[in-house]
Amino acid sequence: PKSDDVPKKPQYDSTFTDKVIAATGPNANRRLAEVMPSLVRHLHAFAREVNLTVAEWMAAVEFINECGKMSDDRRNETQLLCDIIGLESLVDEITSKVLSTSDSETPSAILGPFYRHNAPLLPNGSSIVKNLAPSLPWYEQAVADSAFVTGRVLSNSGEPIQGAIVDVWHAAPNGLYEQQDESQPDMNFRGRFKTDALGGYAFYALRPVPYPIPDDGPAGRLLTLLDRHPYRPGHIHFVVSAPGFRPLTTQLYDDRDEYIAKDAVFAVKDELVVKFSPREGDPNARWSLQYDFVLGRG
Ligand code: MBD
Ligand code: FE
Repeated sequence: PKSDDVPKKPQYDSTFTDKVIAATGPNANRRLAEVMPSLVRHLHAFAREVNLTVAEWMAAVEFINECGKMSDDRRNETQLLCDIIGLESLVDEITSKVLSTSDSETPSAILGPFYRHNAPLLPNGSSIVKNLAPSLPWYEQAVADSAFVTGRVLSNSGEPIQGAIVDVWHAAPNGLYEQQDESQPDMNFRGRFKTDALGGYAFYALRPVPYPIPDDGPAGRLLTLLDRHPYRPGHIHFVVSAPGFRPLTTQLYDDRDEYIAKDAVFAVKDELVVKFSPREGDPNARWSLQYDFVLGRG
C-alpha cells in the first residue's frame, strides 16, 4: 500500500478519551450524542497539546464564571468572549452555508450583543436619530455624518418583496449603543421599516463610527493579555425578514474605516463594505447610501 494509506496512529493513548465518550447512554439526545464525542475529543486533545495545568484550567473556569455573572439583558459577556475568538462569526458562516439555497443572497454577519426586539416601527423616509440637539457633545459630528439610507429587498430571483421588515440599529457617535448609555433616549438609533410595493425601504441615520467593544470585563482583559485592540469598524446592523424567506442578519461597513481590515470580532465581508456618496439639496442628510438586500426562500 502507498504510505498515505496507512492510518495515522494518535500521538497519545486515547483510551481515557474513548472511555469518557463511551459513557454516553443509548437514550441520549440524538444531536448531543453526535456533537459531544467530538467536543470531548477536541477538548482532551487541546489540554494534552498545551500541557494544561490544574491552575490554568481553574483560571479558565473562574473566567467563564465571571463572564456569566456579568451577563444580563444589557450585556452578554459570554457572547462577547465568543466574538473575540471568532466563534460567533464561524457559526454564522457555517449556518449560512447549511441553509442558503443560492449564491445570490446577501451574505450574513453576526447579530452581536446589542440587538433589541420591538424597535419602533417607523414610516419609510423617517429618522432613527432621536432628539438631535445642538447641546449634545457629538452634535457637530452627527450633522457631518447625517445619512439617507435607501434600497430594496429582493428575492434571489430578483423580484421585489413587499411588506418585508428592515430592522436596523447602530451606535451613537460616542461609540455607545443606547442601552449602554444613560444619556441617550430609549430606542435611539433603532427602527423597523416595512418595504413598499416596489420592495423599497428608506430612513435617515448616521454614518457609523469605529468603536471599542465593551472592554471593562473579562473579554477586555483577554484582549489585553493577547496584545489586541478592542475596535470594530463602524457598522450598521440589519435583520431583514419577510414571510416565505429566511431572515437575514447582517451588517454594512463604511468603506472610510481603517478598522475594516482588523475587526476585533472578525465579522467583515467584502460584499458588506459600502460607499456613502455626498448628498445634495437635502437639509437632513450630507450623505446617502443605497443598498439592496437579497433574501433566500425558505
Ligand atoms: C458589537 O457592536 C457588535 O456588533 C458585535 C458583533 C460584537 C460586539 C459589539
Ligand atoms: Fe454592533
